[in-house]
Amino acid sequence: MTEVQSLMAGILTMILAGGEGTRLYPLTDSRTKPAVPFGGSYRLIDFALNNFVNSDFLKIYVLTQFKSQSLNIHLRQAWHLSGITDRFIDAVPAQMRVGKRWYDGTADAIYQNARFIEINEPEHVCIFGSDHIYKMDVRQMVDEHRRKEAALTVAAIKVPKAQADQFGIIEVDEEGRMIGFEEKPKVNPKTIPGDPDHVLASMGNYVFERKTLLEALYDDAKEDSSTHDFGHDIIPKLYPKGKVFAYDFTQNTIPGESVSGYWRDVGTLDAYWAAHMDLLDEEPPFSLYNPKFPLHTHYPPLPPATFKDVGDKKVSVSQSLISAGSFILGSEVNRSVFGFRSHVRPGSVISESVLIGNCRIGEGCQIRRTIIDKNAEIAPGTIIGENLEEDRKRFTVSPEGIVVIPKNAKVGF
Ligand code: ADQ
Ligand code: ADP
Repeated sequence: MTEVQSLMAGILTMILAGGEGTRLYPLTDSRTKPAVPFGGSYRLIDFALNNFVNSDFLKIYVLTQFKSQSLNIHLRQAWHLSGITDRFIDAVPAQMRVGKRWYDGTADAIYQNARFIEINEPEHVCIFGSDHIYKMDVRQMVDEHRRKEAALTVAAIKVPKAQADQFGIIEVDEEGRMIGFEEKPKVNPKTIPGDPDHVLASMGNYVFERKTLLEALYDDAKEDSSTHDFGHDIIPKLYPKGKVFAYDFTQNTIPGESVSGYWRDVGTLDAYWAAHMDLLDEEPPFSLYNPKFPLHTHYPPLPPATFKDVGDKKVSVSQSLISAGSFILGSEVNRSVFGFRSHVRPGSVISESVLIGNCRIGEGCQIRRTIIDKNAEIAPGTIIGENLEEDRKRFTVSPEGIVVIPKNAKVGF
């Protein structure tokens, strides 16, 4: 066995991909959150999977639940591994193997699939979410977990105190040992010592020693009062036993990159839109272009994006990502991300917007700070994003004023 094979052999990965994503509605009306498209060519789940693939950890179960068809199609198209080795990326639907019920919380999703952990007999199990935009060399986290002989290691990042109610909040001692944990505290979260404006948040990514995990899951399953969730139930019971550590994500290094620590929870429409705008910065904090850490996904067979002047209507595209199969005719596009097959007719102006794909924008439209989901068609002359009072009557508008046009909508016809 090579060094990589022996490291791999001891690690099994379970990606939690069943999130309903209610706060991303209407983008999650027809698809589970990990299947929500991102960055023109990707789906949210691609970022977690790329982290494991680029770390050579290739025994991966993807646990799905809600509205999983779009995710299944994507996994099949983008992440199909050959069956001739012991490497796999397998989608596992909720199968009701332990009773006639869906998954309760995240721990129940793993509990219902504990059989896979027993069969594979890994030394450690990585349990990661699939809703975040970040790059991580997971080997570094696993190495630290092994070095510290931890029962559980939880990836952690500093976030503003105002966001504490969205995350599991961790307290650590000088060695990184967890000495406190509270899931989404509503009041008085424990701030970082010497930094009253920030808290240390769980990223929802865990490395468990196998025996510890199975014991914790079996104990938890017996408790009627449990919500069967890692944050609410498992971690609070485990850390007082003393072998739970936080892994400082800012220490994680990616080959070919000097900046580390970019992690975005895109759980709300505003965060989803803002993470797109990050990609368009002059020096983006998250690069899609690092050949030493390639970001795989599914690319349909499409012609290159085309930009053309039409008569005296000049085309101008700046600070934007435009995916294959798109054409932009005699229009202005600024600070926008277009997914596959986005078509813009002449005389339109589109800024600070995200077109998810296969969208049709008619002549002379003005579209600003808008997310347009797949297959939507916008009639010629439509104005969106300029008068939010009016937009609210027809569409979802986020707290920060981002307008969302749902999948398959026909606007202004
Ligand atoms: P939440 O953000 O609330 O908190 P949660 O809804 O539990 O996350 O989802 C975690 C992951 O599991 C996501 O990838 C989601 O898609 C998936 N998932 C959710 N329910 C599932 C189910 N029933 N079956 C399968 N997969 C499911 C968690 C932690 C916090 C931490 C944040 C970081 O509980 O402590 O701070 O993640 O975002
Ligand atoms: P996405 O918009 O995420 O790209 P796709 O169009 O690729 O999604 O795939 C969505 C798949 O899910 C389609 O095969 C569609 O028929 C299926 N689908 C959507 N809504 C439902 C539903 N309510 N019940 C069953 N299948 C559905």
